[in-house]
Amino acid sequence: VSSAFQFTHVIARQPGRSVVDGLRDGAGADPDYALFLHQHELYLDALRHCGVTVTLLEPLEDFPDSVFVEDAALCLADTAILTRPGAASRFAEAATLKSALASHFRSVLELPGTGHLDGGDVLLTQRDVFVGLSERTDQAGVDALKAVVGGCGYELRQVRTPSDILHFKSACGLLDDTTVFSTQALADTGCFANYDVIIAPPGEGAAANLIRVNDYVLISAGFARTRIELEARGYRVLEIDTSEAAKIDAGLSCMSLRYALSATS
Ligand code: CIR
Repeated sequence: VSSAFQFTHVIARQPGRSVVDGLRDGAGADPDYALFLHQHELYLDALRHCGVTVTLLEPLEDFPDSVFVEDAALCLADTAILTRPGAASRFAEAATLKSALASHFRSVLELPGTGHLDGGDVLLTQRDVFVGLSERTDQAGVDALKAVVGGCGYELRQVRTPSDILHFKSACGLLDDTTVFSTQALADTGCFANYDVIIAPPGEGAAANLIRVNDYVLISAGFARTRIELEARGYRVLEIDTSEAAKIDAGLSCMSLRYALSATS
């Protein structure tokens, strides 16, 4: 399995106006649509700056959370897996990604069985597939994924997502093939044994949902200590304002499906 942060391509979906109705835990303010769209454009510009080709899909007004494409599919080498998202309103999003994935992946599989799994609960490293059980991802979903990824050369490591966050990756992100960035609470569970772990500075746990894309680490704006910490370790940091996505419990990773196509694909 090649490096887990080298990507050539990204699939994203433009937010529809319905994004203001996106799911959230609690009764927080609606995102501002125009600002969300603007921040999404800047996010895609940053990804292009990292060297990837972006496929931008049309907005889907019937699915307020469909901008968060990461939850509805997983990209592994030459195989893409359509997941079965755990929120009822998001369930049918997976099928909407099928044709875009089919044009780039040798095979597009559907998660077998009837369990549920959100891509936001899956952290892919060079050798492991970490999967967090959460309110969205259940044991049947994890077991189904285990069967699929085993054949692709990965080991599946089941972990528990801390109960105060939506997804496993709300609390962690990959920095390089041996290093993860994590909240203290998640690292304390011991799930990252065998990895170097950089802990999010106190009060900056929300910065943990970062993404490494080729030579850069993308972090949400407003986390100055995280930026200093990462730059001190030699990472090149790009900051993206995600204030509107944050209002509906989302961050950086969920707005793209990132993958690498080899020259022969
Ligand atoms: C949801 O609740 O499903 C969306 N409002 C946010 C999804 C964020 N996805 C992610 O962190 N992977």
